[in-house]
Amino acid sequence: MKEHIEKIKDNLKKFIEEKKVIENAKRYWWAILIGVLVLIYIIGFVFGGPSEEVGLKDTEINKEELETSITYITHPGGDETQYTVEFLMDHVIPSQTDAFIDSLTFTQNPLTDFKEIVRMMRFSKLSDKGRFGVEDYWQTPAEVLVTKEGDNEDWTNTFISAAISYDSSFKCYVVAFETLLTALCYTDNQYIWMDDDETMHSRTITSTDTEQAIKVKMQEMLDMYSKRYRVRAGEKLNVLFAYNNKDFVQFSNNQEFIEWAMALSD
Ligand SMILES: [Ca+2]
Repeated sequence: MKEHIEKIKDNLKKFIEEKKVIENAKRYWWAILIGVLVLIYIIGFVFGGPSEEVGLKDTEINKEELETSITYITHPGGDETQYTVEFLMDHVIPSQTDAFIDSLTFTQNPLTDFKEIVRMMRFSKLSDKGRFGVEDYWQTPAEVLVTKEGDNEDWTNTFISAAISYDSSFKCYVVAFETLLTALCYTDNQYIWMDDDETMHSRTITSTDTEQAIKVKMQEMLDMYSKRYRVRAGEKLNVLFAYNNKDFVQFSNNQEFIEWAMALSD
């Protein structure tokens, strides 16, 4: 009888030990599984690159959009011309203005520094007919910095290229009204909007500004362009599209443009 009880005890011991081994093994496999998952995550992080890259790709214009074209008149009395979006974007080339920007002395105040860029561009207005003998010729920024002459699109593309070269964190766009290209930059709570005719509007956005207050500021700047360039009294200019070397946006009305411009501050 005693022998029998000892046998049962032994079996019970064996059973408990086996169970422990199984549990330990289970714990071990969980540890391996977690280890493998951590390893996959680390490999993905190291070789997959920073996550911002995905965001950047999302904002990049897709090929389909690049193939679209836009009808535009670059100057009053000019002919309607078809431009591909790619052609427009290809005329903003910040790298061509790097040496020019490096040669200037800046104060780090964007308004003052933009005036310095304009001053040092030493740009004189000359129609494409006068300069190149053709109705419409879009110079590259490199050409403009050599010729120091041209018309509205030449100045605007070159200025925006230079502004991006000055500080690539600035959100700078060529903004197209009917027959007039202008330069708009947003940086550090400030909108600076200018054109080749020495207009320069700027508005600072404060932390207490409501959405409505920012809308009013954008509308004020829009109205100033309408007042300056309107053909008939009371006529409002419309913003048609905006672009830089990385982005192209088209607007169906000025409200759409204002909402887009407001979002630049996000
Ligand atoms: Ca031109």
